[in-house]
Amino acid sequence: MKVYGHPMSTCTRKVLTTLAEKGHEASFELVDLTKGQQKSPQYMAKHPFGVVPFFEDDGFTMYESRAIIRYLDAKLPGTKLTPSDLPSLGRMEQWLSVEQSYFTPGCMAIVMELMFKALRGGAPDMAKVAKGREESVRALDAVDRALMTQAYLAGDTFSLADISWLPYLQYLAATPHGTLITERPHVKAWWQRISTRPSWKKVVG
Ligand SMILES: N[C@@H](CCC(=O)N[C@@H](CS)C(=O)NCC(=O)O)C(=O)O
Repeated sequence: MKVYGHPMSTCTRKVLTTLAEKGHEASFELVDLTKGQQKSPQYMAKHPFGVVPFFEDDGFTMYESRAIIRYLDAKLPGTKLTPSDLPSLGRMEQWLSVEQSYFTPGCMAIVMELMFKALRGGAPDMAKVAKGREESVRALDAVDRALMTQAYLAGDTFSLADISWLPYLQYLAATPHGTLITERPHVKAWWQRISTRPSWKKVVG
């Protein structure tokens, strides 16, 4: 198996965390986002949208991080990251979708404005930060309520849904709006549980 990606990329990190949870080593090919390599004709011949990650498995290729992590969990032996009982499976899919639809756009607006733009010497657009914060609050309030009665998003066990939230929470935690995590008791405890897993520490280490 081969993963094309970048170590700082949230979507690459989901794939690498899933591989680490499954105890499987894949080869890694750096696509240097800082040099715009994802838009090179060579890479775009593989990935029509010019983003990372891209994935190869014995001649089979695919893209889209959330699809890749489902593929990896179904294919590889080891700990199951997809629950087998239907209610938990439904919950896992719900939280994967909430992450993609309602949390990540707002969370990453905050990160882009306050972290990545600042690294390039740009001034943040505070209207975008405020809107991103509002969206993140709504999503994290919903997570906090759900986690009152369960340890992980799908229920009692760690799943692909938790993996999909990890990379965005990691960046949010590094901004002044990281308090959105720590001021919600159940989100805070869950963040502590999932961010200290060896798989995640390996990926961000
Ligand atoms: N929906 C895609 C999103 C991929 C994506 O946006 N990747 C980012 C890095 S996390 C990227 O390659 N950005 C570079 C660019 O937009 O040119 C997935 O889940 O794989």
